[in-house]
Amino acid sequence: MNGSHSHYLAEELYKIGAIQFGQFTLKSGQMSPIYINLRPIISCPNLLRSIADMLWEKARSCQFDRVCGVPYTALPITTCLSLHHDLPMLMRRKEKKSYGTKQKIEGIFHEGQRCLIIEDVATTGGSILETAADIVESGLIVNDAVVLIDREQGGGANLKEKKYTLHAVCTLTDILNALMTSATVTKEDRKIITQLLEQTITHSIPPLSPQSKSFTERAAFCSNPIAKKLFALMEHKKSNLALSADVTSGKELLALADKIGPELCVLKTHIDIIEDFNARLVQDLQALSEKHHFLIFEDRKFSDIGHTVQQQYAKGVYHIAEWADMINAHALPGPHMIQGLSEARSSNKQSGLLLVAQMSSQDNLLSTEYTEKTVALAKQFSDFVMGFITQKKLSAEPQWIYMIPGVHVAQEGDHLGQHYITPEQAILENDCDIIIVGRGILKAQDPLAAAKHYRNAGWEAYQKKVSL
Ligand code: 5BU
Repeated sequence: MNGSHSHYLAEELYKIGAIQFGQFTLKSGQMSPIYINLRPIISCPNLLRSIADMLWEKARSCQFDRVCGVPYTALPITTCLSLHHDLPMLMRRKEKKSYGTKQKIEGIFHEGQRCLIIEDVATTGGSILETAADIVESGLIVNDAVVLIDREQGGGANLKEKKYTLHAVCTLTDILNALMTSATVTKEDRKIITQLLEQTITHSIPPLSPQSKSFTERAAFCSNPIAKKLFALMEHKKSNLALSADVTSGKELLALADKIGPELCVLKTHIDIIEDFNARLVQDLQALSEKHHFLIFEDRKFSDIGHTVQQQYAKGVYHIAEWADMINAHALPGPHMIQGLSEARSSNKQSGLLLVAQMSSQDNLLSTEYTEKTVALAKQFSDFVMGFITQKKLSAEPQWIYMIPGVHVAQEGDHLGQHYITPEQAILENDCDIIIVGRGILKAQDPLAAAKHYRNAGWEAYQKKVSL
C-alpha cells in the first residue's frame, strides 16, 4: 500500500482509540495486547470519507454489479462508497427474519449479478465468508472482498479456498510499522508494538521443516563458492561461531585471531576502527585464517549507489576486495548497488555478500516489508549473495546462510540499544545458522574459555536442530 495512507490511517485510528494497546480480553476469552475496533470512525466524517476512498482504490479494479458491507462497521463505509461512486448497495441481515419474505440479502438484485464484499478488518475471514455464503445463497456471485486492514491471520488463505480473492488496503504490520514512526504513540505502546512486530515476523517465516537439513546437505544448493566453503568448513570444524573482533589495534586483532581462531568458522572485522591499519595487517590476518581455517568477514555494511560502493569495496586505504572472503551490505540502495559490488570483486579472490535483512538494535527501522524485499533482492543475485545478517530465518530455501548478531549468554543488551539473545534462542528458536559474538567473548575474563563455551552452545543447538 501507499506509505502515506498507512501513516495517515494508523495515526487517525490511534488518535480516536480505534486501535489500542494493553491487555484486552477478547470475545473468545483469550488475552490480547492489541484491540482493534473501527466503530468510532462513524463519528469522524473526514476519516470515514478517506477510508472509503482507500477502499475504492482497491475496489475499482474488481468486476462487480453490487456492493455489500459485512455488518456492522463496514455498513456505513460501504454506504459512503456507494454514494461517492454510484454503486448499487445490498445489505445482509445478520439476524434471521422470522416473518415476511425471510430473505437474508436486502436490496434490488438479479440472479447471476456479481457482488463485491467490503469489510473493515479481516482476521480469519470468518465474517466475510458468512456474508458471502448468504449472498451466494441468494443467487449472486462473489469473486472479491476488499478489506481495510488484514490482520494476517489466515483470512486471505481461507477466502482463497472458496475461490474468493481478498484485497487489503493494508496489513496490521503496515499499521504497526507506521505507528512505530509516529510521534503521538506513547512509550508503553511502542514497547508493545515492537513485541507484536517481532511476533509477526516469526509468523510470516515458513515453519521449520520437520527435519532441518545439515550444512553439508545445504552446501549442494549454493551457487556462491564461499557459501559452499563455509558450509563445509563449519561441518568439518564443528563450529558455527563467528567472533566479532571489535578491537582498535592491529596487534590486538592478530593476537585474537591467533588465540580464538581455532574455535571459529568466521572472524568478523570492522577494519575502519583499527587505528594503526596497514596493508601488512590484512596479509597477516589472511595467514592466520589459513592456519586456523576460518573465513574473514568485513562488516562494512555498504549502502550507497553502485558506483560509490565499487570504490569503497576495491579502493581506498583498505582494498577490502583483496582480502575479505565475505562482506555485507544494506539492501536499501537496491539492485544496482549489488551489481556494483559484484563487478568490483577481485579477480584473484572468491567472495560472498550477506544482505542485512534485520538488525538487533532496538527501534531499528527495518520493517517486515523491507526484510521481505531484501530476501527477494538476494534471489536476483544468488551467485554472489550467500545469505543474510538477520535475527531470524527468512526463507525455506536451503542455500541461504543466516548469521545472527546480538548474542550474549549473560546480558540482555547495552545502554545503546543492542538487544541480546542466547545461542540456543538464536539457533533453535530463531532458526539461524551462525552466531556472531563480540563483547560476550572480548569482555570475558578468559576470552578463550568464553569462545569455547559459545562454540559448544552454538554447535550443540545446531546438532539438536538437525536431529529433531
Ligand atoms: P556485540 O559486542 O556482540 O554486541 O557485537 C555485535 C557485532 O555485530 C558488532 O560488531 C555490530 O556492529 C554487529 N551487528 C550487530 O550487533 N547488530 C546488527 O544488527 C548488525 C551488526 Br547488522
